[in-house]
Amino acid sequence: MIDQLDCAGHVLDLSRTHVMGVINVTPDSFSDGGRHIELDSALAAAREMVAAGASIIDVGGESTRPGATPVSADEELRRVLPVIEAIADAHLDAVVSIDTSKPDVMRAAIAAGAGLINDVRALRVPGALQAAAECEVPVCLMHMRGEPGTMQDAPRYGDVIDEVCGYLTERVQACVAVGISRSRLLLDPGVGFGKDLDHNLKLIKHLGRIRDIGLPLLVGSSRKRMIGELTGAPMDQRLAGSVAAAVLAAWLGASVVRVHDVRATVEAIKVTDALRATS
Ligand code: 7PJ
Repeated sequence: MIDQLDCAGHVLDLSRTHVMGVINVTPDSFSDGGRHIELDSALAAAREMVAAGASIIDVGGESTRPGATPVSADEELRRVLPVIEAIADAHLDAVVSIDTSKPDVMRAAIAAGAGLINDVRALRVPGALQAAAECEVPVCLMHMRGEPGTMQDAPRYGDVIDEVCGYLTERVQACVAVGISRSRLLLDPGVGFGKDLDHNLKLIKHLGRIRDIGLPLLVGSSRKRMIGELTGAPMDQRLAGSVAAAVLAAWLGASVVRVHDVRATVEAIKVTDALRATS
């Protein structure tokens, strides 16, 4: 099993669980004034997350929530590049991750200081495998069925775990075929991406079977519909449910949990990791 990930010089030690904080740069306002305020608040959010113990900051400019509409590469770059540059200039003690599926965005983000590619389409966009190979940073390959616009239309699987494992194994092979070493890959079951509640629960409960592929895992269930379905809580009140899901994912083998509420999750993960390390 891989014991560390070298993210463009910033090494993540995989003997413990890492918390990835989410920064979405998906503006409602397209005015320059709005952009400046947004840049300041994104940098402030990144500082706060790192101070709270996040070791990865995931910056994304295209919403992949169910029903979201796609954006152009130019617009995505206009959103994320200033934020990545600002975080890199601030020399925060964290890896910047670029949440994108677009080859041009991958290249520009890595050149601007990002050290990890997080792709919900697992490098399936034409040119993405090649771009990721050239970037020489670790890549998270996530399972998604269909596209964000339609993925939640009655998803059906035979055995959801087998299908997710089969898909991820095929994507690992595609990466290896273009020269991306297995030691640069993370796998993610893609909670909520073309899955109903039962699929999501099975994937987390049986994370060990995905772990058997032999690569480190990333799990993101923070504030997702799954948590709302289980607790009845609206989006802004899913902290306890999200922390529980992060703790259990870590317990069951996730090396990275992707979350919105960094401080609470970091504290909970410290307790989890201490118990995991106890014989
Ligand atoms: C995930 C993600 C996830 C990875 C989003 C949301 C939807 N990337 N990007 N895994 N989810 N790797 O945060 O609710 O689960 S966007």
